[in-house]
Amino acid sequence: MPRALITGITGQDGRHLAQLLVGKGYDVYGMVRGQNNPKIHILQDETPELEIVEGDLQDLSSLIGVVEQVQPDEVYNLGAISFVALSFRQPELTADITGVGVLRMLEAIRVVGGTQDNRIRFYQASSSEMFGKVRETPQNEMTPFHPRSPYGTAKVFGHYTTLNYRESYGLHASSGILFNHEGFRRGLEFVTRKVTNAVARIKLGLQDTLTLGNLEASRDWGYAGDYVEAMWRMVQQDEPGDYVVATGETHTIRDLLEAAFQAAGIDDWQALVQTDPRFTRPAEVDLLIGDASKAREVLGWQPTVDFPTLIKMMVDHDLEVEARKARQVQ
Ligand code: F7E
Repeated sequence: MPRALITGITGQDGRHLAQLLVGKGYDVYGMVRGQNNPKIHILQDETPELEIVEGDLQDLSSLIGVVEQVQPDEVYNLGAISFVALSFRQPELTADITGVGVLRMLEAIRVVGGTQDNRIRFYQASSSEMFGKVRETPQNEMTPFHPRSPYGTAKVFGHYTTLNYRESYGLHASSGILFNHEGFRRGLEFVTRKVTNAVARIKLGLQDTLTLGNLEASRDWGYAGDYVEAMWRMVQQDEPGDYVVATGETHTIRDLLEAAFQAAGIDDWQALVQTDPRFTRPAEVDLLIGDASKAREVLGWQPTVDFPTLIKMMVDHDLEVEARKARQVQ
């Protein structure tokens, strides 16, 4: 059985990828920092086959230990400080985990797997945030980067470090430039889930209004379950490479609000939404829209869930979860 090691296993993508790989017959190891991570029981309920190993992207020795222990065929580096707003408040921590963490994991692979004929394949979770103040629209693998946050700059470092290890040591190291991808496992701090959860609570009479930041930003939103399939396909190629993964459609936060309220059967929503500068960022990424032609042609990948279906899926899930929680309180 092939063995896969996933960092960032407790995050949305880690959870989707673990299920995908278990379904494909892999032995899957998920790395967490500290055994007391409160999300471990969710992982064990969801994917009982998953093995938990302890390691820290801030500590090279621990990563060498994990790679030696697991002896993986494939390493998926999804671990990061991934909330852009937080990266402005903790830029140094973000640079260390999201940026230098990539270098540490690649070093661990180089040291354990050796420089001659290293068989460990590596996937780096790069991000459309690297495009930032976009130089062209839509964005593809050749579009220059102009990151607009400490998160974006850290991802650029991780992206180029991946390329550098590929070119210097011949590692099979690929980088997926993933545009926003969402779903019912998305954290409540991200805008899609914040909106779908609040809309569900408003519908159920548990909350009156919703407060957001910039409503004009546009994002290319896809479904996370589709995007982890693209990660796996990249790693299966004979040659490593960089791939944009996106739907090719963009929507504003206003469109998201419209879709979410519509999914809950609320037509007149304008008065239910407020804005507060607390939720705006020192620098914004105004418009993202990806050109995933290369992923389509080389990987045979394409998204299967469109924007209205994605948002409806999330609203339905949140209606169910919030109604259940409300019943338990009574
Ligand atoms: O913000 C605007 C906000 O936090 C989306 C991460 O997975 O995707 C994600 O990064 C947009 C921004 O995601 C609120 O200003 C308005 O323009 O959901 P988000 P993100 O920053 O695009 C990329 C690809 C990643 O790699 C990241 O790791 O929504 N917005 N009002 C708001 N955003 C939040 N979170 N909360 C608001 O109240």
